[in-house]
Order: sequence, then structure tokens, then C-alpha cells
Amino acid sequence: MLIETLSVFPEMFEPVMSTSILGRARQAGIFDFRAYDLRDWTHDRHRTVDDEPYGGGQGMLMKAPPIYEAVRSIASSGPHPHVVFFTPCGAPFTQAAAERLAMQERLLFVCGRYEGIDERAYDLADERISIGDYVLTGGELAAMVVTDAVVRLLPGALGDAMSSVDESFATGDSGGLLEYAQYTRPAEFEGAAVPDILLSGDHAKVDAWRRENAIDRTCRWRPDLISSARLTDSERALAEQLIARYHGSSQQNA
Ligand code: 6GU
Repeated sequence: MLIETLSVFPEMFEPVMSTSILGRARQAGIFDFRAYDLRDWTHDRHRTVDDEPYGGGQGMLMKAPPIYEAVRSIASSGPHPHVVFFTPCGAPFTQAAAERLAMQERLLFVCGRYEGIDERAYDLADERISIGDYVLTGGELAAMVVTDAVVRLLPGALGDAMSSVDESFATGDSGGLLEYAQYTRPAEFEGAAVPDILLSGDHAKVDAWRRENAIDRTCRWRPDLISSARLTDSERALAEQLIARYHGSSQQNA
């Protein structure tokens, strides 16, 4: 896979793309990465990429022409990229979206800055993505978050000892629940003991404990996930009790 970014701060990306799992995957040729500087597609002395909004208002907007010229020129060589614009007005990023993007041969991430982008530039977008309901100073960090989530799904990226294939999250094998609590040595730490069942060696009991723990944690921390989680009838009854206990009987209070 080839991942490219277009932004006014191309230097932000390199440390992330060359560290840890992303760095190793890149070295191994599992993905290639290039960061382009939007200012390379300006034509004035000051390399201007922003301007005042028509109709007035605060802040500056990114101009459409440099973005158009850059995306066209980057896309003109090689396979046509899937073009993603990063904006807080985009669709919320999810694991399902990461899985979808991981199937593309080439991704081009366009990162906005300032107060936004001239709406006409979005004509180039195959999709618009936001990474959550808060405002960042620019799309670069969002593009790195999405790159991380996508690259770790590529075959071989996590190495032999790890796999993303049957991990949990909303689309994984645990049926849309948060992952259960995990422990390693020491068996007791600061007065807190590891649950006895995990030391018992009884795999059936361990599995049952983990399932119940996953339901408990999801009810406590992410009750919004319960309605679409795959639960048996008795698990759903348990979940309703837990939600009532943690949040009061109304989901409204979740
Ligand atoms: Cl993609 N960009 C900006 N500027 N803020 C965000 C975001 C993106 N996603 C969440 N907040």
C-alpha cells in the first residue's frame, strides 16, 4: 500500500512513520509513505495557501487552487489514489472504516489547517473523515491516527506473534464488546490480587470470566455499545442489570 499526505506541515509525519510497528512495516515494504508540502503547488512569492472567507468571519480558509493542483499532480502518476479529506465535519472514523481503507492500493490524505477549506476543494474527496467530536489545530494528527489504524491491519504488519485478525472491537470476535481485563505478574500488587479464576488453569472458567468481565466493562464504560453487541438472552438480561447499577435505570443517564 502507498499512503501519501498533503499538508502545510509535511515534517510532522516522519517521526511517527519511522517508529515502532509503522516504522518496521515501512522498512519491510508493507507500506510506503510520502508527505507532500502543499506550498510546492503555489505560484506567488509568499507561497500563499490561505485567504479570507467570503461573507466575512473569523480566521483564514485554505484556498482551493493549490489543493486542486497538488491532488491532480500527485494522482497523475501511478494507480489512482483514494482521496480522504480530514475535517471535524467528516464522518466519524471507526474500525470498520479502517478495514475499508486497508483494502485500498493507494491512499491520499489531505490535511486541512486554519479555520477550514474552501468548499470547492472537497470535490476532489472520495470521503471526509473526522476522528472524533473535538477540534484539532489541523488534520495531520488525524491522518496519523488513521494511518496507524490502517497499517496495523495490513498482512504482516504486526509480525508473527500478533495478529489483528481475531481481535475485539466493534467488528471483532467478541461481538462488539470492550476487551476483558488482563493481568500479568506479580499475582498481588499494592494489595490488589489477580482474580483467582485466572490462576486456576481451568480454561472454560477463564473464558466464562472473560466474557462476563467484557460485558461488565462495556456496561460501565461504553453502555452505548450494548444495544448493538451480540449477546445471548441471559447476557442481555445481565447487561440490563449492570447498566441500571452503573448508570441508573435510564440509558439517558449513561
Ligand atoms: Cl480530521 N481535523 C481537525 N482539525 N479536527 C478534528 C478532526 C480532524 N477530527 C476530529 N477533530
